[in-house]
Parts: sequence; C-alpha cells; structure tokens
Amino acid sequence: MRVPDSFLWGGATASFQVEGGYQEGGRGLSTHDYETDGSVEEPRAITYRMPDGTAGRARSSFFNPEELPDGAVPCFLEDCYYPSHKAVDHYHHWKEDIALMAGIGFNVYRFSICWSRIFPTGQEEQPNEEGLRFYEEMIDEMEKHGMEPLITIHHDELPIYLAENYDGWSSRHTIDCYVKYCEVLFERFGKRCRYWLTFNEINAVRGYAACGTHKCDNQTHYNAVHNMFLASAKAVKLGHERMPGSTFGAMYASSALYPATCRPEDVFRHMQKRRETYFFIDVMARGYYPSYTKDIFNRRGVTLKKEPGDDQILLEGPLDYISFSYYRSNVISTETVSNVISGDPNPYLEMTPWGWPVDPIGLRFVLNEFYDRYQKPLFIVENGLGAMDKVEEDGTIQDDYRIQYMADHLREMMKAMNEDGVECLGYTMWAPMDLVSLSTGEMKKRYGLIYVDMDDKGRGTLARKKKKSYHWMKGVISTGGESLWDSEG
Ligand code: BGP
Repeated sequence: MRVPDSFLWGGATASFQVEGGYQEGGRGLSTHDYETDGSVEEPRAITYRMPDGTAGRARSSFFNPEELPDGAVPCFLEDCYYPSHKAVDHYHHWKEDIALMAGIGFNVYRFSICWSRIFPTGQEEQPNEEGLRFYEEMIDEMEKHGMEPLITIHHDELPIYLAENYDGWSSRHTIDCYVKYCEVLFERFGKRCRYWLTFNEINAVRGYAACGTHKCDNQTHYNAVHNMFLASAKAVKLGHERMPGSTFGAMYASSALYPATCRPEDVFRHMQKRRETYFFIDVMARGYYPSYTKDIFNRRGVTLKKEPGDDQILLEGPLDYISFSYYRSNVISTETVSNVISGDPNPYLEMTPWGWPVDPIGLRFVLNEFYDRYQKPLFIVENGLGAMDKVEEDGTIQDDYRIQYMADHLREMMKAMNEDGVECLGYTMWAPMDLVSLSTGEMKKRYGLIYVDMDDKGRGTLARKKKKSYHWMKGVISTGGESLWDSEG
C-alpha cells in the first residue's frame, strides 16, 4: 500500500510554542505571552493585576479556562515563567530546524504566523516589515529544500491590544483587523502558498489566551466564535479572489466519539455531543448554521448577536477542505462531564502518561466520518505522541513508543485512503521538533522527531538532536508509506 505521489508529508507547529523572540523584530505582545507554565496538577494561568495593585492568576487551561475578574489587567509577575517568551527559540534556529525537517523528506511545513509580528497592536495602518521578512525568509529557505508552506493564520493567539481594548473576538472590530491582516499575508505570500488555515481548533478555543475574551460564559463564547466564522468566511472569499487556486481549511480538534453503551439514552447523548463539536466545522464547511443549532443554543442559554448580512457572508466563504487534529478518542454517556477532548475512560485502550487514550482505529473512523459528512478533501494537520524522552548515555534517543504510535496511526490513515476511498491530501505530524505543550506549558511532554535540549523552565543548550523516530519517519516518507507494511513496520 502506498500514498499517491502528490501526498504532502510534513510537520506542524504554532508560533507561541516554538518561536520565542517575543520582543524581537518589532513584535507586539500577544495573549499567550501572559500565560505561565504549568503541569497536569497545576494548570497554566494568565497572570494579572487588579486596580488596587494586587496580583492574581486565572486558570488558563485550554479547554476549561477561568474568567478574568472585572478590572484585571494582564501583567508579568516576577516569580512566574512564561514559556512563549523563549519557547524553543525557533526565531533564531529556523534555518537549522528547516534543514532538519528537509532531512526527513518533508515536502510541507505547517506553521502559524504570529499576528502581533505583522501588526503589533493589530490595527496599525502599515504592517511591520521585519515581521513579514522573518516569515518570507523562512519560506525562501523551505523552497530551497523543496518544502511548501501550509500557513495557519490564527493559531489560538491575538495581539494583546485587541484583547484589552476590544475584548478580542467579542468585537466585530477584530474581524476587520483580521481581514486586513489576511490581506497583507495574501499579498506577500499568496503566490507561494496553496494551503491556508483560517483558524486552529475552532471547536476548542475559549477564553483569554485563544480568543482574547475576558469572560468564558457561553454567550460570550458563541458570539466570539460567530465573529470568527465571519472572519474565516471573509478570508476565504478574499483569498479566492486574490489568489486563484488557493484553498482554505480551518482546523478542527477531532476525536472519535463512542457511546459508552447501547442504552438509547447514552447513544442519544453521544449524538448530541458529536453535534456540539461538529457544529463549528459544519458552519464553516457548509456556510450556514445547521438546524440543530437551536438545540445547542437552547440547552446552553445562548442568543446569538447576528446582524443582517451575516448569513450571506457565511454562505460566500465555505471551506475548500477539512483539516483536523487527531490525538485520541472519547467515550460519551449521559453522565459524561466532557469538553471537546475528554470523556469517560475506555477500558479497551491504553493511555499516554498525560491520560490521552491511544486509538489508531479512531483515526480511520474520523476520516470516514468527515468524508461522508462533507465530501471534501481531508488534511490531517496534527497527530503525534506527547511522551517523556530519555537521552541515553551514548546520546541517542530511543523513542520506539513514538514510532509505534505513528506507525499505527499512519497505517489506519492508509487503509482509509486505499480501502475506504477517503481523499486525504496530506499528514503534518505534531511536531517536527520538541516544543512547549499547549495544554500544560511543559517541555517534558515531548512530541518531536527532533529533540530540543531544554527543560520546563527554559534551561538547556537548545541544541537539536535527531531521535530514532527521525530516521524511521524518513524511511516511511521515502517509500510513500510502503515501509509501514514491512514486517518491522
Ligand atoms: C492541539 C493544538 C496544538 C498542540 C496539540 C498538542 O490542540 O493545536 O497547539 O499543542 O494540540 O497538545 P498539547 O500541547 O496540549 O499536548
């Protein structure tokens, strides 16, 4: 079994998890800059100061954030570590990182652009040339190595100025700023980039770090998301006009959802839960709110602030392809207290040390579900294993568990393509090199094929080193996936 020659193999990162250089190149501050490190036990936090000078922390875990109290202004506290400031210093290591990726045989690199590098406050008249040049040089370098860019325009962060002055995505002003930002990116990179993602994990974003909203209640959340839908549709329309042949997706955090039992109540709850997450991509892919929106908004007490003309905007900018992350599956029952990526335990599956169930067949399941549902090409833009790696005395990193995880998932992807008839454009694994974890802010939750010598507090030489999985992945790509079916896999 092989993938087609046109298949895109690559890696994916997000700016605040890799770049660092947070005060360099004219970059403005971004919402993630105020997020501390954390762990499973101690969630990350947005640090702030109240008008009376007292300091505070609001839990900022991605899927379940806390609101900032009225009057709170994000600030840096001396005793806190903020991973995005340095991240893994891709800002100074990008040449080396790209060369290493090319060594694996990647022909695509998915990265996100940091909005505040291009527009430091989000609303300048002119973009920051130094920021544009940074990404341009990266793309030049990628092209030298035969790699094309897959650009995420908005990966869970926005200029702090828009968050503080407009409550981020609560405001329609942010839509205008986003469209202007897109215009600049299209103008500069349009001829060199075929695949764009308007937003990352649209069904998982909530709260300050990802949406710039100070509140997290359902009303605020769905209004913010509605504004993101409009922004995405406008970007798609504009992109098609300005860049003939360009294609747009928006990234969806997928997990295969299974009903806990065949008890009709569990099965029905499972259907509702699926719709609660599909909702986001349904709107963006089809260009209109689905009929079941009524049920979701009723149960969640939401009245959407729609304006005349909004429906038309959505209709004019549906996505061209469906892109998603896949790490795990979830079990749903009437008792499940779950957000998009958590559910009841599944006794049939092993879990990672971070409690994520490992389920390769679930990937084949979601590929089929998406293709049935949308009949549009698919693109897996994140999949990988967060694990603790050990550098052996001889300097090697024997990450057989990562090889196993990826091999099992890739085989299921190939079955979906070859046996089930699913059209899948590519696979960008998370992540080419170790980077800061989004959910916990840790470095020890490593995803890379390339090891980065740095610990949870940013200490280390930042030296890059190839893991065993690096060489393995190179073999997979060079055989178009055929090597996955050899006895050694
Ligand atoms: C996705 C995000 C990424 C990424 C990944 C792994 O939700 O798009 O930014 O980090 O998940 O999650 P984590 O870093 O929490 O292990």
